[in-house]
Amino acid sequence: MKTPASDLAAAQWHVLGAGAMGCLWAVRLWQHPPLARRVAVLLRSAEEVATYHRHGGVRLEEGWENPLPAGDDVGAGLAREQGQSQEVDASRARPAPSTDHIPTPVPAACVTDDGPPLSHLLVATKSQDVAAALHSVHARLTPDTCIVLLQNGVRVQREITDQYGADRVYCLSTSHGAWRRAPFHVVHAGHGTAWLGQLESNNVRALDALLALLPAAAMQIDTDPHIARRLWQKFAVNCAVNALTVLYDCRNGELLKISQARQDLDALTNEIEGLLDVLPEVPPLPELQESVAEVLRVAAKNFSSTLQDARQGRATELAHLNGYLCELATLHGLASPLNNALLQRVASRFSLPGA
Ligand code: KPL
Repeated sequence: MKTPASDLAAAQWHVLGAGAMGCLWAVRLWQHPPLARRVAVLLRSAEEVATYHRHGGVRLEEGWENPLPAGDDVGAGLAREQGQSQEVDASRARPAPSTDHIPTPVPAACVTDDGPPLSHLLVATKSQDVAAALHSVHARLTPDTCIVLLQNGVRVQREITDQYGADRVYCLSTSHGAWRRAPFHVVHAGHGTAWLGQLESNNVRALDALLALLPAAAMQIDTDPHIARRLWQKFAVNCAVNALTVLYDCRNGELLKISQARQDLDALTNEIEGLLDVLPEVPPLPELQESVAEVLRVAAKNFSSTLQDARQGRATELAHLNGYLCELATLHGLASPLNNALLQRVASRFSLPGA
């Protein structure tokens, strides 16, 4: 079995995807001393590389909650239609755009550029883009390339592990929050933790070796030989929270304050928990109501990643969250009426790609 970081001097990270998470991790990897700045970002086109160079690299800001996305009142969506009142939160004020963040000059290249084989690849795209992103660097992948996935959900992790091999695919489950202020300008809004593991392999030496190549202190990373459980647990929370924040157009914590949203949340959480309890591929999970309540408390002021995508008109990951859950339910002859209805409501309300 491979130990991917056995040759530390030869290791170089490439970060595929330059959204909020890709930019955040690119800078953190760049700042990680053992790597001696052997990090590069891989972008989709020569134009994007040119834009990146004009920006001088990645700008990273610490600590702002994510602001009101462009547009109207947040939390006002269905709540306003249904005549529900909400507390007005002073933190909704948009922080002033900042100009004093010096870009970190992480090198960038285009995915289609020729280059040596990739040793360590961090895939930071949205779930629905992972397969195409990996395909775009196919010529530089070898059986030794270590692929680390950073997505929500478990579907893509299962698919890529099957396709590329259990030994070389790693998963990071993270609760860090980040949002993009502008292209290649990211705000690390919520300092969380991250867990590294492999879905179908339990090679502790390989995990420890790879951890040495990751910014473990800065990003609070630890290894978890049972990462599947953690991914399913986060999947369950994301299924309960993310689509509803789109429907109610609100911050995570407001799901508990808008009475109809709270009722929907409770019912949806029950359905999700009931399904996950009986789906054979899902390991036993902690009580979902409690996990959801904890996340909504800790990330109360954040906008979910799905609402951020929706507000920007980008494809959402819902097909990999509630959509995947509904598919698994159908596969096993189970009904998932609330999840199905939620997907339909979100799709008809926002006509989102991928919703
Ligand atoms: O993971 C999240 C996301 O936004 O995708 C939650 C748990 C909802 C925190 O914002």
